[in-house]
Amino acid sequence: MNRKKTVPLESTPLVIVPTYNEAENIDGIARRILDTVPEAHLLVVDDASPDGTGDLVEAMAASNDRVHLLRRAGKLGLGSAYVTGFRWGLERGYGYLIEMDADGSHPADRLPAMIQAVATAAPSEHVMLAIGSRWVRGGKVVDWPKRREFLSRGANTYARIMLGLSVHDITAGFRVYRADAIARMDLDSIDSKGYCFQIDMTLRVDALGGRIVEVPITFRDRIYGVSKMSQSIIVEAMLKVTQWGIERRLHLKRR
Ligand SMILES: Nc1nc2c(ncn2[C@@H]2O[C@H](COP(=O)(O)OP(=O)(O)O)[C@@H](O)[C@H]2O)c(=O)[nH]1
Ligand SMILES: [Mg+2]
Repeated sequence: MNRKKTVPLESTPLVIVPTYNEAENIDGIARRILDTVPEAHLLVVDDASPDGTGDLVEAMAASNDRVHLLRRAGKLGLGSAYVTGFRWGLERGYGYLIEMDADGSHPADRLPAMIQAVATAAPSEHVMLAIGSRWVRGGKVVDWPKRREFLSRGANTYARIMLGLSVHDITAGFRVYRADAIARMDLDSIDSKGYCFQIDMTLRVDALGGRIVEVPITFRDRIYGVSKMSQSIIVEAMLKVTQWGIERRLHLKRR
């Protein structure tokens, strides 16, 4: 069946959810997104998940014209999945491009507040990004061991000081961007992976002169499936933060 999809308005949010083996999670998260933000569309970028996540989304997209699927040939990484999704959204004229995990860690019920934070700001404030943040007042993680919380808070504090940005959760992957901000970025030059991708994107917003606001969220660990992140990705991100921080201090680059 080839249903005609609705054309987005310039204020339509596009929630981009990258997936790799999220068959147990994708139906629930898709329903929560579509119910919570009635004007939003959902784009799933699936990297040929062996567990059939792509087929589940294809079935959803066939009967719901707010759901879209991009299938890629193999596991190409989270950062490149988002870049592919951003391009898709820009080509179709969406107003807000949103990053969100499939695993239920990011609460869909905070999406309206995050979208509002960007959409209702006065133009003179230049708010380009709202981060769903664990590490501002009112934000929290409910089910992490103390050691993991310490690691994430520590990495974020280090990044805040090193980069000279007043962002408390720079590694967060729950984000609402103004599409016109992403349109001004050179997406071809992004090759950061994992947490580096989120930090890189934050620096790019800052380089555009954009303000970044943090909206508190309650983050939950995934219940189903396994995390694709590892400790080595955190170490890699901190090395990159050190390099970027030094470059910024020496004014070699704005990012
Ligand atoms: N398309 C795609 N999605 C990915 C890839 N790696 C991770 N993801 C998805 O990105 C989101 C975040 O990954 P996750 O493993 O939960 O990372 P964590 O939350 O940092 O533990 C989830 O929706 C994953 O399914 C990838 O290589 N390609
Ligand atoms: Mg996760």
